Amino acid sequence: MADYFVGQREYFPNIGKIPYEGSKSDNPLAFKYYDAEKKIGGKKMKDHLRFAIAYWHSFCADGSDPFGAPTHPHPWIIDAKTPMEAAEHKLDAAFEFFTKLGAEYYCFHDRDLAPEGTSPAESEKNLQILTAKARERQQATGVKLLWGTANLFSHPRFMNGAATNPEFKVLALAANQVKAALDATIALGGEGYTFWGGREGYMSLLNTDLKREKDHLAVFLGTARDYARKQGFKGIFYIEPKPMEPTKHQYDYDVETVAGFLRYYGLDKDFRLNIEANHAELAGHDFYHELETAAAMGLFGSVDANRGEPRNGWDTDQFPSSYYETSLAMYAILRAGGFTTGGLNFVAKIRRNSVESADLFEAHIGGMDTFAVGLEVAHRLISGGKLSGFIKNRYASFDSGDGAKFEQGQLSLEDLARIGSDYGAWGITSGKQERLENILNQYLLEL
Ligand code: XLS
Ligand code: CA
Repeated sequence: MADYFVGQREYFPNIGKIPYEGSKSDNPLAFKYYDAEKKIGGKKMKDHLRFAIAYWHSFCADGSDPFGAPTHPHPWIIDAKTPMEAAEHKLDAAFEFFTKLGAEYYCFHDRDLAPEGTSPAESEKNLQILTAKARERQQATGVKLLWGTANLFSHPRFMNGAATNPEFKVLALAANQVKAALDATIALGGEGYTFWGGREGYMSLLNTDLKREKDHLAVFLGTARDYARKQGFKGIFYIEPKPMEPTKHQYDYDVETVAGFLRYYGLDKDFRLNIEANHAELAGHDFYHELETAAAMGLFGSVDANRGEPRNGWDTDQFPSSYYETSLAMYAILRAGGFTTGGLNFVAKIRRNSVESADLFEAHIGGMDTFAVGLEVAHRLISGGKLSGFIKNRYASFDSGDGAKFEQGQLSLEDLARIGSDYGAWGITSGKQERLENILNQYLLEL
């Protein structure tokens, strides 16, 4: 990856390229475990993990929250004379950050990249201008676009949703934005396109035709898919489950709900799931569960890497820091075949009081190290074969004889009843959960 900041104005002047220094290093601006070129199971760490930076959290969010004003004075917007100039400075800062950190991918919403204009046409023009500039910087550095998306939730026009809005005109405005965001994604060689539900859900069922709204959402998604395919887009469309916030109930509640929706409307060929750790937690699941559920249905796609605060009921979007969580996540991801078009996108923001520019680097370094450890542990768990061997044996009674016939649908209920007609031997076997948890801990410590 080529450096971007050389010859440009430098936005992070006291920070150089982040090196890998190993676990004994006490340099806060060095990787301790993420060694991009190191091979794990024949594949480089960077190709397993495919790290992406979320443009909005890192370069647009300013530390403000519902209780207070911004705390992160972004140097890239301070002396800009127009919103378009600020957007270009932000692009430079972003590419400087990607290349110094060594992250090969990024993700954006249309409005992160370019400001909204005074008409849909002007907004599209702004996006096209910034898309061309982003393309130049991608070519100069080798950084790639993991996925693009459209922000269909910030503007007041979307207060009742976008594709599920009760007013058709708002739906059409959303479509106008999606079309432009798809064009930008395609122009930048994006490997995917994401639909996060935004405000697609309801605040009250008393004013909502739930069936009609879900039907509209399905038609909208199918129409966007058809347009993108017509333009030659070969990538994957992602739906990102989230159960609540900003609405009381989001239609894309969790993996199981989205899978049912995609299959019911026949969208499961083109759409996969983009799974976020914090959203899993809000849905009352853990990250591992959501990944495993998506993999089981052949719908695993990409990951929004972050963590929640289990004692809070909202989306805190913190950087991953639990080896336990990332080990189990990588275990599920590797067994699902690893990433193809997806990757680990850091949908995480530094805290309001993290006010030094180094904090953004340290946050990502920590997240990348945490996933690198997860990758190492997961690889060892798989190659050690202890967990999978145990699971395989646990279901051995379905591998042959009547069990195998049952799996193939060859036994009637009468057949099954006959086999189950005596209280004879049925094998009391331990689930061995405690032993398996101990094995996992052993692998975690061995690193
Ligand atoms: C918000 C979502 C958002 C999506 C992209 O909760 O995570 O950041 O990833 O629209
Ligand atoms: Ca997300």
